[in-house]
Amino acid sequence: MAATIPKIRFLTAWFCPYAHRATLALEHHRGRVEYESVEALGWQKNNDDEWYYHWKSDELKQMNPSALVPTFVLEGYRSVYESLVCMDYVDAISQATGTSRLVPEDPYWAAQCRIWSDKVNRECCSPYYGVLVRQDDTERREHFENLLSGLRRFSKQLAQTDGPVFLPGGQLSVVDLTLVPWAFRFYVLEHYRGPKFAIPSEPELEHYRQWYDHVMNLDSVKRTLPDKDRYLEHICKYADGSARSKVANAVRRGVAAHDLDDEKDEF
Ligand SMILES: N[C@@H](CCC(=O)N[C@@H](CS)C(=O)NCC(=O)O)C(=O)O
Repeated sequence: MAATIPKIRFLTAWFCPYAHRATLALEHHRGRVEYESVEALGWQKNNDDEWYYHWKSDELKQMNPSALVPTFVLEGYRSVYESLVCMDYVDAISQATGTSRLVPEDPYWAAQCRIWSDKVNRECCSPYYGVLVRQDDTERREHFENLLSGLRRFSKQLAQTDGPVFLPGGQLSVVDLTLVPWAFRFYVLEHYRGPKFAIPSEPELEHYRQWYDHVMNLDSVKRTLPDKDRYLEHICKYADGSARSKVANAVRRGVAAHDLDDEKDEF
């Protein structure tokens, strides 16, 4: 590996799907990029109240103004954060070429990747938190319908290439990795909200299903998935309303997970 590539100190949390995106990019480029993982976030109870809050390492608080994982610390003093940016960064420093790139060299397809990563994040990932955090069943249903609409749009888009992934030629990209952590975690919705919240087997989602089977079988994905039961125990704090995280607080305030706002955040 070229000596100019900085080793990444990866501030993460095993349960976090945003951090999982960064892990997937790092593992895709295993051998090209060096990193060490540090668990920098977890749960704690303050006083005797019923809520769970995040404890954070001092390093995380120092290196990211919002103190969120994923955060990459470079050479001890510089940092890169925001999961979509972290994936781009790993790809850029990997020095990979051709179909090994997660953001293609072709500027048109690179632009398509940026458009669709953002869209998938908003439409297929953020609604997951609405289903879990909102306490009213009608509202949960609305968030679930939004999630399905997002997945149908993604599925339709997949049909435009020769499949099974977002880019032509079967090239894995940041768009696929944006969704993988949530696609894996959708079993949680049925577990906590019942069979009506299972992702249905319907023709409109056929390409999504094919995509799912393909990506879940990739080595870089298989070796990074959290244990399903352990994750259920973690996400229970969202399902029962006791989590006081920035994402959960934003959704309880009535905005989307991607609109979390440090200024308005209050426990
Ligand atoms: N927009 C951020 C969201 C990251 C995020 O919310 N991470 C959660 C863990 S899953 C976190 O660090 N929470 C800390 C907090 O809520 O204070 C990204 O894409 O990286």
